[in-house]
Amino acid sequence: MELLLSYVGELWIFEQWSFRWLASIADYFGVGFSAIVNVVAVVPLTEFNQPIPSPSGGGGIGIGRGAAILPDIPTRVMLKGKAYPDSQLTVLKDGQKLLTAQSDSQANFEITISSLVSGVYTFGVWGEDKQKRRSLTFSFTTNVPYGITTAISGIILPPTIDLSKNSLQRGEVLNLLGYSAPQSEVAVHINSPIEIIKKTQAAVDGTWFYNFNTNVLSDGLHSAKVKSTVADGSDSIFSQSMSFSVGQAELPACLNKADINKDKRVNLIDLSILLYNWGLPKNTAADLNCDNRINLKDFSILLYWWTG
Ligand SMILES: [Ca+2]
Ligand SMILES: [Ca+2]
Repeated sequence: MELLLSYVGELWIFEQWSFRWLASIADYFGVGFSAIVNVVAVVPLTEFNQPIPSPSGGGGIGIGRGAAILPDIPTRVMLKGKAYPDSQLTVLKDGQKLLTAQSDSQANFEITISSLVSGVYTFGVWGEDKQKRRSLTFSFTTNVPYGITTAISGIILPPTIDLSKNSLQRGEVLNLLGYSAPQSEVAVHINSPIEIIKKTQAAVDGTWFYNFNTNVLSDGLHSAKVKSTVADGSDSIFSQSMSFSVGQAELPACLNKADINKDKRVNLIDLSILLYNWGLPKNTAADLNCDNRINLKDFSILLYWWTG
């Protein structure tokens, strides 16, 4: 137990059990130490170090006779998970870029978003590996209650993926590579009449690769995507799909792109172009999957590449 006593306008601090009581002395000069003590706030110890605003909002601690000062209990969201070693992460709030953060050498990240008011938010996280390859955006919607830290843990960003070539002759080896969490299992899915799944393991520095012999594929367009499984058995969602052609098939120029106005960002401007072209496209650049229509498929590709 601790008891601190000072003059009018300052504080009594009385610690007992798991709470501290902030109290003021009323009318010190008039009634002396026997004065009524006005309890102005009850603050859990864990929140005690947060600044308590005065009623005027000017900061510091304000004590008044009979006044009740509510503590400024933070409303926060904590995002916790795995990306790639020493990678840069971008956090979006309702589609807008909110902040950037860094994962550690083991690919772990823990990001606290403060200064929130209670409400429902859609958060997104995307990562960029050391070779500047970006992941698709992992998004989720959550209710954030007042005065509580809402922890979202177990976020596993999908691996980044790159292909050595986009056009191959049948029998050529396609090198697939990227970054994942260190020593995670990476499942490579190649689309074909029967999906082909191959597994490999990321190295301790997070790099992964797989050499795929294309002689099992027919001539035509194909695609590859990956997902990872980390040590505790948690899976990521799939990475974006990367297209490639085998044989004489020509790879359409429009695939794997969502930056319609070519400003190196995928955001509301691209979305508005896409919506303007909804249905039969007036601007074919908005047809992100080359099927001559602008519909929900194009919309979902745009969301995959969203940068805010
Ligand atoms: Ca753009
Ligand atoms: Ca389309």
